Amino acid sequence: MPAPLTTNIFIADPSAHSWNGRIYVYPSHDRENNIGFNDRGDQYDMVDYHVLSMDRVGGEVIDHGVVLKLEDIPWASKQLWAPDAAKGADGKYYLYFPARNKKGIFQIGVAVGDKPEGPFTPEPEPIPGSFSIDPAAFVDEDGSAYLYFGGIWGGQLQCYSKPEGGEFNAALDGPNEPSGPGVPALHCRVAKLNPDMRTFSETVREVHIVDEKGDLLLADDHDRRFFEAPWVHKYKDTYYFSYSTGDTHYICYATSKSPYGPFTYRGRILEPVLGWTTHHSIVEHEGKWYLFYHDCELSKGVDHLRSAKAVEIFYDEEGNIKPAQV
Ligand code: FUB
Repeated sequence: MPAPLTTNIFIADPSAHSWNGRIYVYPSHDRENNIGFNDRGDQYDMVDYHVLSMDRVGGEVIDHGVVLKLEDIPWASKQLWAPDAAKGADGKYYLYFPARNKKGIFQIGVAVGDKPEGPFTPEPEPIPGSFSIDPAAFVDEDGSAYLYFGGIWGGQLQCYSKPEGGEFNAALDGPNEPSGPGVPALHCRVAKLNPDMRTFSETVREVHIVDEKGDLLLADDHDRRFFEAPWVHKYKDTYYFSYSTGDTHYICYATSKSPYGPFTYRGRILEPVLGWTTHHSIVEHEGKWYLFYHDCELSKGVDHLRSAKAVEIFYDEEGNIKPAQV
């Protein structure tokens, strides 16, 4: 089994990027607390972010320390959940992160740094039009940047009636996703970013996942439907959308010829790990592909005390990702 990237701090939700010959990892920073487990995820009560880097998987891991603190984010009240980062055409680095605003509603913020290892200075307001959790940035070969985001239950995606958000229904916060025969699953969201990397250039739209017949995955299909933790990468000329199924604890993936989808379900990358959540990223570094993920082995199963790990993954000739061996 791969070793934790850190043993002195608990980290989760590792978003990895290969920049300037190094792998940079943007994780959540878990901490101990007395908040009991609930389905809104209140126990994931994080207050800052660290950045890690390494020259290769298995090499020395450098912890660059605290790069952004909750107290420095004017609009946020609590719960710095899963972040990601992107490199802008201006050479700056953008850290995207979810947090509850002062009304307790999750939105997505952005903080700017001159170096991939930070520090990062937050914008005073969340990204206009952003909502829910788990931002994942994808910069295509033509320089177009997209922000994928969303998560159900504690991530509040089910509280919104429109693809672009609209009214927030607080009564649906928690495990209140739609269900029943023929009811489509809730969808991840995506919007293209402006060149400023801080605002959306278009209306937020849904990321559809369909089965082999082209039908939308259904809400009751808990083994395959999107729950949280979106990630997009490109392999050859295909876009791979991977995500967590949440309460069934799989990392699955689907593929498309467009970054907007629809994405056709392809299979599982990672079986359930120890701990309730599962969250990952996929990165190419020096010609090899890696899955970064987390589990609760080090904390002996404490759901909100997680450790990030990395393992090499492989594609077959048809571009299928072989299940990760962890
Ligand atoms: O780390 C807090 C939350 O747990 C993340 O935002 C989710 O993806 C899950 O991993």
